[in-house]
Amino acid sequence: MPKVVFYYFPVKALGESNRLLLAYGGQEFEDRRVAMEQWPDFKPKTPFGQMPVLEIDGKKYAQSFAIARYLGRKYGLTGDNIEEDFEIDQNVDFVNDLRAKAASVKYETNEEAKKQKHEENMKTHYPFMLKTLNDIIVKNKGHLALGKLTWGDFVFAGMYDYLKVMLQMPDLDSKYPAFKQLVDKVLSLPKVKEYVAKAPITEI
Ligand SMILES: N[C@@H](CCC(=O)N[C@@H](CS)C(=O)NCC(=O)O)C(=O)O
Repeated sequence: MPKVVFYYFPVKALGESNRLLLAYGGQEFEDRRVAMEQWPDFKPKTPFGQMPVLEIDGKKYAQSFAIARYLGRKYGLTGDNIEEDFEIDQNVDFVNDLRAKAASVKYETNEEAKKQKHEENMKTHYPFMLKTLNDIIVKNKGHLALGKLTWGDFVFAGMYDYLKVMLQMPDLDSKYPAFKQLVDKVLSLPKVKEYVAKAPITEI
C-alpha cells in the first residue's frame, strides 16, 4: 500500500470528499489538518499554493475534484464508459457552481454588494439550482448521477455541511430531503462510517 498523506485545513469544505473516498477505499492515510498558523510555511510547498493536497509516496497532487475523480477511478466509483463519466463530471461541476455562487457572497468585502449578491442568489439562482439538483438526485434514485454510487456522491456528501453554511440555508435538510438522504447513504457506508466516527467534529 502506498504511503498517503492528506493535507487540508481542519474543516470539511473542499477536502472532506477526498477523506471520505480514502476511507471508502480502505486506504490508510495520515489526515494532516493544517492550522492557519502553519499555513504560510506549508503554502509554498503545495503545487498551487492551495489545499487540499494528496501526497502519494512523496509526490504531491492538488485540486479537490481531480483528487476525487482519481480516487473514484481507483476505487471503482466511475461510470462504465466516457459518456457516463461525462455525466458525473457535469453534475459535480454543477454542485461546484452552487458553491461558487455562495462563495462570491462570502468573499465580497463591500457590505452593500455582499447583501445584494446574497439577495439575488436567494431570489433567483438558489431556487433554480437547488430544485435542479434535487430533481437530478430524485431521478437518479438518491444519487448524484447514473442511479448508482459514484465519486460524485462523495463530493456532494463531503461538501454538504459547508454548503448549508455558505448558502446561509440551515433548513436545507427539510426543504430538500433528498439531499440529506444522499449524504446519509454515503456516511453509512461501513468504512466511511468508521472514519467519520473517529474524525474530529467540525461545523463546516
Ligand atoms: N480549485 C481548488 C480550490 C482550493 C481552494 O480554494 N483552497 C483554499 C481552501 S478551501 C485554500 O487553500 N486557501 C488558502 C490560500 O489560498 O492561501 C480545489 O478545488 O482544490
